[in-house]
Amino acid sequence: MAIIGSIEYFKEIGDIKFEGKESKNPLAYKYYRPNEMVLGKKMNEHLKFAVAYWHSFGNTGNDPFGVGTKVFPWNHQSDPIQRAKDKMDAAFEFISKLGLEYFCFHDFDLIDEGNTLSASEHHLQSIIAYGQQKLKGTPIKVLWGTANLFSHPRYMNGAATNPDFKVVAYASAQVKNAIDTTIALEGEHYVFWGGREGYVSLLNTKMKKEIEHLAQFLHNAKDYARSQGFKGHFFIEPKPAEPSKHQYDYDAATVIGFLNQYGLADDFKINIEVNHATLAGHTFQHELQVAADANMLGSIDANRGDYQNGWDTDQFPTNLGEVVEAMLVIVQNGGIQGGGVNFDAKTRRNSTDLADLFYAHIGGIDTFARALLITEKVMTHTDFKKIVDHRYSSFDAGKGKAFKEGILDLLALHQIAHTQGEFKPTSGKQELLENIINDCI
Ligand code: XLS
Ligand code: NI
Ligand code: NI
Repeated sequence: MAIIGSIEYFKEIGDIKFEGKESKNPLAYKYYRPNEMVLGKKMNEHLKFAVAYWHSFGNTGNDPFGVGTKVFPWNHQSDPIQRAKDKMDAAFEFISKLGLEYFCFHDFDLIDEGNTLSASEHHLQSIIAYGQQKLKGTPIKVLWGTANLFSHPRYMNGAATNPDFKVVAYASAQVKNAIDTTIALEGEHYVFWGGREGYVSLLNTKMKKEIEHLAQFLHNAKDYARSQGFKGHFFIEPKPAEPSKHQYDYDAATVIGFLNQYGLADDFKINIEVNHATLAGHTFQHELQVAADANMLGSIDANRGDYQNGWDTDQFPTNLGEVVEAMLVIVQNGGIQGGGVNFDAKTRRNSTDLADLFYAHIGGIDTFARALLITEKVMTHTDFKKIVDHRYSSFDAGKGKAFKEGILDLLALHQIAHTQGEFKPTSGKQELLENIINDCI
């Protein structure tokens, strides 16, 4: 039974159930069955789906050319504290009707920022108290919390990387409060997305200084959270640009280098967002693979971009082919470490019905569930893995193995090259692999 507050916001919609792929009901799951065992784990263990508070309950569809288009009934009260409670009621009802267990938030998605730091703290305290009450006795949990260090005008030159120390101090206070909020709501992890941690022009920017400040800022945040008993991971969410021209957390490889250079690699992992990967000129799969290879694939922000647009369109993930290739990477690398699949996605500006929020999430959830089932088929019913493993089999034994183990030096290899005989081309078999995947769909 759905958790409903004093007002039922999504009255027309009941609990979303699994009905199977023959179902014609648009408000049912065709593939997502949380308890179904797939490759040795339950579906909802592979895929810890989370609803993003900011897009689903906060974003009314404004864009640079116009104001919001969506009327959210939980937004009507003028008192910010009451409005925040209404929003939380709506969020719990929505998450529970979808049968999900997680949500993610920024500090000031939960409740409006106040006019002063103290007023903001008072706001947060009020919604924490309400949230703790709501969480009690429900299966709903917080996947991760974060701080909005990019919307307020004070952050126009960055937060941790701001050239003005006063702003860095303020951002530090805000992160302390966001960490406290995450801990108070028993959040599993904590995210840093550096929206304005970068530059608009290199002419006025001391890049090295700014990056060093960012590292110090993250050390402080981590040390504080650990001192408060926080056991979760910290995730950095790479994005190359937007709103800044260049963001320091450009892509997974850049972030991995940064974390290693500044001694943060033990506590931090990476949160890969699909549309951020494509903005960086990569595929989602590429970013997942880079993070997984560094043992840092921590969480996912699920969405999709638009091939014709050069910005973060944050559409719901429905591109099955893309998600199957992503699931192949995730599954073959032992899954996501600790985090989940957060729908950092918004319905379009002209999707103005409350039901659209349901269609969007059902579509995204079923796309991932279906991709997981297809991945299982690829891994267990085809030669996919065998073909790829075979491609590297010359390193499994003999001289190839000796090379890998560092036993052969350059002179030894020179000798081998003289005597090993003709090299025969080995096909990469890309088309066959592509067909195998399509055959499983
Ligand atoms: C924006 C980011 C943001 C983070 C959380 O592009 O995706 O929503 O996920 O701050
Ligand atoms: Ni994101
Ligand atoms: Ni994004």
